[in-house]
Amino acid sequence: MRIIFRIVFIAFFTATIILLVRLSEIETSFKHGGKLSRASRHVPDPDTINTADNTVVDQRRFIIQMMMHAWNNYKLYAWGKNELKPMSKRAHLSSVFGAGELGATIVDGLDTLYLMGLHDEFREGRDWVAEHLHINEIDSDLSVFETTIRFVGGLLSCYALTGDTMFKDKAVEVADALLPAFDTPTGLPFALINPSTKASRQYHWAGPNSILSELGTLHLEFTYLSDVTGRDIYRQKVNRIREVLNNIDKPGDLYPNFINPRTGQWGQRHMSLGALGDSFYEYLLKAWLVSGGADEQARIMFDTAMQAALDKMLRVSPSGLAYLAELKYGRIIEEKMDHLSCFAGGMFALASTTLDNSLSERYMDVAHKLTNTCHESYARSDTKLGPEAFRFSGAVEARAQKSNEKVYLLRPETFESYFIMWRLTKQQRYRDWGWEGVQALEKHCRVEGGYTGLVNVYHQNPQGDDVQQSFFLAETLKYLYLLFSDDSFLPLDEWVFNTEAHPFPIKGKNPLYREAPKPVPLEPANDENNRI
Ligand code: DMJ
Repeated sequence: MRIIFRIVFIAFFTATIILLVRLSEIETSFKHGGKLSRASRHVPDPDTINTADNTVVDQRRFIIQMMMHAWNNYKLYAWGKNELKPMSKRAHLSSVFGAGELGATIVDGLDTLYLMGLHDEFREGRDWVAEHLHINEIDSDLSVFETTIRFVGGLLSCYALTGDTMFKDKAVEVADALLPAFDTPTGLPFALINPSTKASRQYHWAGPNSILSELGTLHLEFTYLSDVTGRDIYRQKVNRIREVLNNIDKPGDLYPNFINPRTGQWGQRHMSLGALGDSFYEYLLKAWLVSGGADEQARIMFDTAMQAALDKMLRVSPSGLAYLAELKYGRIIEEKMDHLSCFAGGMFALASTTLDNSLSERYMDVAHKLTNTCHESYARSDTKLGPEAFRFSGAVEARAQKSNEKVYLLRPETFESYFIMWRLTKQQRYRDWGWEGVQALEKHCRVEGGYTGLVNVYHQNPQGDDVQQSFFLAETLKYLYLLFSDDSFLPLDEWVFNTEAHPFPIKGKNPLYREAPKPVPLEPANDENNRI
């Protein structure tokens, strides 16, 4: 009798536990607006982050509050426009996306809201996208690159996280509007496209050329879009770019920043891991990572180029700071590093830990050193925020010299490297440096109407530039938030961040990849006419 009672009790207890787990899965799934599926436990849920360390919990909460401040002010003063002018409290009409109503801040910021558990705000943004994002109505030139990384990337990330097919459909609409730019003799796209007239052109300052970092930073978005839609067209476009870049002669194994899409010839032989080159190299590594290792060509191209970059661009200042200089015809022309290149610390660390090869140790050493230099560029300014570019000449180290180099545009790259370095090395200094950054943003960039960039980081009371960049919500705040999250929240072996910090699931490892079923090939009809 006692045994029967025990069995009944255990069965009842187990059933109750199963029911409770199921209910919490339903609740989680409902909160995220997605359908309950086997994949639901892979959806990152900030409410379930388990951290014993209260300080870190408070730091995360603080960053969520920063996101609310940026979002609420955008909503109040610039809703539906691309960006906010936080000091004049109106829309910023001369952003890279112009004056059209594309809601760049909404699309770029949505996945950050989702990851922070800001569900009401996420829902408002989602509904705006569903009702108002109509790219084909835009009658002005859009950058193929910026539209891909912020819009296609942001929408695909939201699709992966939620399974809401509206996001996938909108990503298709946006990518289709960009396709006419690829109609060139080589298949390398022009830089700009007018979605309404379908006319493409280049930037005036680039002559007949397209830019390496732009045409080389479409691969993740277009490949993933093909996989979730089953439409091969997008993959074909970026595979063609890859083929051209793989086959072309590369001076000293590096890639110049300008290439003519009509002739397939390099333009001026300027090479850099900063502006104009940066994310092309980042995407070689990440194309390999997000494919779950299948895209071996990308990793080979990455390692070959990085071996050359480390040999030719990496320099060490008299006081021992490592930096990446810029080259022309294989020679150093500028002893200067862009803030944009500060992503490289994180990139080298990822490269080091994901493949054990002859470069792995060097990659990690360089990752630490470059991230340290970028931190120095912050630490040596009066605001503790880093300049747009910093130089090494004579007694000057890691400081801007020209006035256009002294600005801080709310950029994320240094915080991005802190986040990756923290996850991969667990050295406390990366979190400490991130927190210094949060305090500096609060002190100098926060204004009543949002967050502004700065005109001169070497002033104690710097003037604002009156722009709240959309990547501040997409990247800067997301990377800071992730820096204070647990490793299990968007784990780096399941997710890869596009260059705008939109997380993409890794194929074959993350069930949120949501690949479309392969179309079933039609059976050939069995009649005389079909004989070949
Ligand atoms: C972002 O749009 C992306 O990170 C891009 O790769 C470089 N520029 C900005 C942020 O600085």
